[in-house]
Amino acid sequence: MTTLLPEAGRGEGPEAGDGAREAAFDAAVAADERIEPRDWMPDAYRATLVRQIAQHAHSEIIGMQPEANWITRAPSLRRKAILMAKVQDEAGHGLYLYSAAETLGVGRDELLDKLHTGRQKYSSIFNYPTLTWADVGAIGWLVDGAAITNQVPLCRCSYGPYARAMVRVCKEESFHQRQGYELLLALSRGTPAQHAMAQDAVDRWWWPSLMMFGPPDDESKHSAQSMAWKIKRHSNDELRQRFVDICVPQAESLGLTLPDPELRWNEERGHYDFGPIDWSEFHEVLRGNGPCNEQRLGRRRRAHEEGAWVREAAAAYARKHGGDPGDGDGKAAA
Ligand code: FAQ
Repeated sequence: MTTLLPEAGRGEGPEAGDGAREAAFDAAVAADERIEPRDWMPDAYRATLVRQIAQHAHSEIIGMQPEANWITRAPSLRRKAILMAKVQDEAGHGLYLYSAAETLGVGRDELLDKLHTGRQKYSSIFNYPTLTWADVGAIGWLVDGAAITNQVPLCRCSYGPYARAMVRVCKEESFHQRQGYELLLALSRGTPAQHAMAQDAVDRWWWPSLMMFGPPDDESKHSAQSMAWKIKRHSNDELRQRFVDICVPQAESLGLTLPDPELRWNEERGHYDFGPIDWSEFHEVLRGNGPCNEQRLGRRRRAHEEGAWVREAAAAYARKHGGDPGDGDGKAAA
């Protein structure tokens, strides 16, 4: 909501100096108002949002790959239809997020180029392989579960377009999480081999899911500033703890165990204690040395190259019909 327009100092009107505009920006953030694209904002706020939203968008589209791996091998027509819908949803999330980033003055071409050349990141979690059908369930339950835990507070992010995109994304993610839970439940209650397959998937996805929340608070270089700007509402460790607390009883209902012998309820803290996370693995994955980094980025680059004719055709169609061809930057093709 933009309650303060340029004349009040938040827009780019020539009448307000940087000091006044910064004060108006700070006041709006303090009052929990939304910052909108045409409002004045500090350069560092804009850069932080571009970094986070771009990384988020890239995660959504790279995140289509691990599950898409199973579309042709889904065990029934019902499971195939659900999985196709889910993977399409992730593409849609990418599009909302690229659109949100574009409101900050960056082009989609530029963002994709940065992804393809390794100058922008995507979530560590999508560099792990999907070895069995149960991995589709584990991704839904754990990866989408972690994504929701992280993203529900982002619905209250100070930047309007990002916050609004998150509302719809979270609704869809919550469906994804439930389909993963239901899939794992069916396997867990199935034959001993199916139960073992579900347990193996949870064993492999548990720790990488905890890493999705980012480095521990004392190593999170962006958290303090992002929280002051109300981009982030909670620290990485707070959200990780919330996720663990949610998952433990759900694992019990599933009849599966979480692969952490140190997991136990701490009466004093009112939370589950959990064992140490192997942060060296996280850093290796971020450096490009995870099990699937090369494959994920390679496929992504190839899909982009092979899709060039679609973008060109869409731009030509838009020009012919008097629309905005998007300068061939993919906007019209979206
Ligand atoms: N992976 O200072 P912080 C999904 C980087 S969507 C890779 O703590 P910040 C849906 C970070 O960028 C999943 N890099 O950073 C789905 C920074 O690097 P830089 C994506 C990571 O931003 C489900 C450095 O480490 N969700 O799953 C990761 O304050 C199923 C220092 O970290 C979002 O992007 C990581 N896990 O906090 C799709 C949510 N963690 O740029 C398909 C929005 C940290 O300085 C299938 N993002 N880094 O070189 C956020 O909430 C935040 O950006 C955090 C990181 C919490 C991820």
